[in-house]
Amino acid sequence: MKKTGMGLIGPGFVAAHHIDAVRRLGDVDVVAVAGSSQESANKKAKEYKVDRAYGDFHTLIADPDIQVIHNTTPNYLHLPVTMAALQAGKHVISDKPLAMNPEEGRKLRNAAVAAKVGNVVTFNYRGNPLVQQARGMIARGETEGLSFIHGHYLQDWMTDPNVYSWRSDPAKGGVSSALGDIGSHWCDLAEHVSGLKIDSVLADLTTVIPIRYSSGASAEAFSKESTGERTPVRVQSEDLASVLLRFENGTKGCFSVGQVLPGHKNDLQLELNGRAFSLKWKQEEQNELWIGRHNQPNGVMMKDPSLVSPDALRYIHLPGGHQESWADAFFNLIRDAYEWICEGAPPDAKPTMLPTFEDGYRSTCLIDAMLKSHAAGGVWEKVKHISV
Ligand code: 4PW
Repeated sequence: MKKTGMGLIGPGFVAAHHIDAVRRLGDVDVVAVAGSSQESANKKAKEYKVDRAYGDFHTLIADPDIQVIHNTTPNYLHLPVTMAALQAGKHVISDKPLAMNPEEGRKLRNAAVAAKVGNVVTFNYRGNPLVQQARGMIARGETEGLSFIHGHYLQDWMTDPNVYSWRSDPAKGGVSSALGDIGSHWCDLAEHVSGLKIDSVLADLTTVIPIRYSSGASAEAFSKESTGERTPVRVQSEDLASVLLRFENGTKGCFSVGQVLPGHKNDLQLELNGRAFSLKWKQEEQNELWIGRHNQPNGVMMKDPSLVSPDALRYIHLPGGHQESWADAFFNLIRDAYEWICEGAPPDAKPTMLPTFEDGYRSTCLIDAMLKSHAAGGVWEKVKHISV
């Protein structure tokens, strides 16, 4: 049986994870990559051992051997690349964010619905089995509702002013930086796990490092490449933010994000407090789920196939005691995406875990509300999310 063909556009730092995950499926061919030039595409194709390289993304999209497009370009290219793929009838898996703002996000959501193709955004932390365990426990009412949802997503890879990437350039990364880049992950996870929508926000944004020094070299995240001469660049987007939350049912919440906080590598934490007990998941200790109790000792649930519920078991690959990684959770999202796509991506048969362009659009609406709240001097701002 002919394998499904995948093509990747924008082979930056996260592309390797997309390609590895697809190859791990076993029944999907990585057919081609497209870069910003034929030279860069050839270089990446050789690096990733991919047969075809295109210097123009339109040519890749037109390749008849490709049914699924992975869009891993910088944020400002998400709209044109994804829209071109949808208009060609291709399924699309877009790295987050879906788009630069709600207007673009809504266009892509609507175009994906009209095209009747698979449409996925890589909010990959949903793919962790204990995240799904927590979601299932809450959905079954085991926590007896939720009073408070809180946490943070803290990193330090931008602590050095010499680190400058397109993420800090409003024209390429968008108006928001830390909130759009990693706050989007935290909010998606909070809504997905709790089953609740954020109704309004009150945000306080800060730019801790207002001047960065661009080397003019690789724009890839986490890259250390430099070419000597550095140019000072004024950065106005936030690298630190704290946000108060009101959820649709009156549950309260808050979170902080920052990418200039020494010692924090990929420190995403989500805690949900119910009446019966509390749940907390930490990405840096992703094989454990903390359970906090009032009248009994607190406990830790391990990623043990004999302990977790069926909706979590699906996302475990290794027996209990073996550590699963960031890449395993990412693979789970890609596997669910391709299983859905290979069934023709029926909207009513989408796997519960799988984030679509609807979720990607919603994420842009959440970030937009936070930006508006801060710009108004720190006032409560309702989240405006327009249904199809
Ligand atoms: O979504 C990604 C996160 O998982 C971000 O774009 C960069 O990588 C920064 O943090 C992680």
